[in-house]
Amino acid sequence: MSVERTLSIIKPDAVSKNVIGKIFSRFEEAGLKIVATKMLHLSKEQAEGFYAEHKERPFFNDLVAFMTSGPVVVSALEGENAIVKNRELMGATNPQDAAPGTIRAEFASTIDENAVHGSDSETSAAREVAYFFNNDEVCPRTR
Ligand code: RTP
Ligand code: MG
Repeated sequence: MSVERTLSIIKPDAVSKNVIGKIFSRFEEAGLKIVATKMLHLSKEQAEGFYAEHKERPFFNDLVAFMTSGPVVVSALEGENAIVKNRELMGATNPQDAAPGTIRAEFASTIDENAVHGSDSETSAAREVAYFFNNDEVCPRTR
């Protein structure tokens, strides 16, 4: 086990449902620390760049339209095994398949509007945290 950082996005559907605090509580209760956070309304360019790996996928345009449809909350989470831990808290991509008690089971309704994003590997976590935060915007806990 090692201390990792991962990027979380609370997507526009969850912001619209007013459950930012409930989702933050899931992270905190699981021992993940929020070491950077901000709300922003992604531009088309920002969303396309963030999801560039999915550029050729049939759902890409819908994904970009959804992610720019309202504000999101981007956060860097830090903790032991943060990347996998966050993915476990999120549940499966399709909320229909998400285990009971996970964020997507509780707050998401469809595969297209599925409440949260989480980095899926160390490589993507490093890229994604840097995509949204400068070094001086990340505040590791010293106490
Ligand atoms: P995310 O990147 O948002 O954390 O989600 P994920 O890893 O669980 O899923 P990924 O395969 O990376 O897909 C990114 C987002 O695209 C939408 N999607 N739609 N209609 C579809 O078949 C489909 N597949 C994926 C979802 O919103 C997914 O979160
Ligand atoms: Mg993904």
